[in-house]
Amino acid sequence: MQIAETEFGKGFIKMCMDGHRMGWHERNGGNFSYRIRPEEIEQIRENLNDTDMWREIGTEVPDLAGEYFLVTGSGKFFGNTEADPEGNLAVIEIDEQGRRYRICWGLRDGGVPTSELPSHLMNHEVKKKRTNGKHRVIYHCHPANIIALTFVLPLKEEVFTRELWEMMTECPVIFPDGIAVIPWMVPGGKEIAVESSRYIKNHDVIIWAHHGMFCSGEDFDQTFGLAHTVEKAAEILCKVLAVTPVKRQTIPAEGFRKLGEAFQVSLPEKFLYEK
Ligand code: 2HA
Ligand code: ZN
Repeated sequence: MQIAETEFGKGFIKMCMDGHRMGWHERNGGNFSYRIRPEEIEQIRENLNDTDMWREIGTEVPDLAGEYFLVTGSGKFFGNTEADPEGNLAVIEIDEQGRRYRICWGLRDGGVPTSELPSHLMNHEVKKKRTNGKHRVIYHCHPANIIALTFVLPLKEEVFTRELWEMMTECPVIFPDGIAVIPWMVPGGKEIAVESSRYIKNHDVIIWAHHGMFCSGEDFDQTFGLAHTVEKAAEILCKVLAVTPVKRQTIPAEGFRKLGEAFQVSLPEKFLYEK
């Protein structure tokens, strides 16, 4: 079967195009990876090759040995993935030590997987372990409002989480573990990968200051929906802050405690500080 005909291939490409239409992937901005299930690999086996050279990942991910991923290509545009999946995406296989990968399909005209491959794989490794294999999607995008907030809010997880929770009642239900924030770093290497993987243990959303958002989830809808919810809350907060620095009224801390009970989610008290 062609990759673009499989359910996971269609879902991956749809999410690329949805993100593109949201304006979160200017030029070649953002990157995206999916940990492919063994039965899905069997569907596409006839289209995979095992002749490419092994290449260094730039970090070690031993718990991903032998896994396959569908990933976006470095320098490729999300908006082109539907018209030309094979030119813009790749299926990669991880070696038995978790140190190297090889391209089994895609990037037809040359190229390599996303420059953020170390971050993607280290975060997949952590999430695979923490969720008993449930999380399969890691998504990085550049939404304007959440990036804007990294210039005006303190870069603290408590503040980002609480301020965004207040913007839409359902936010705490959708990201009860809050939002991690890491200060500006050089993208594309092991350092930002190690830092992100520390935070992804206990969060599904990380904000890279002055850069973008990094999300983990079980499937495409959940992961995209999470990014969308965070970005929409950020948009509302930007609008509020553009009108006034002082909210006239908001959801009180006690309101969040009641919401947690009503929706049976546990909301950490560290986000419900007195203001
Ligand atoms: O351009 O988003 O973080 C790709 C990126 C790097
Ligand atoms: Zn980026």
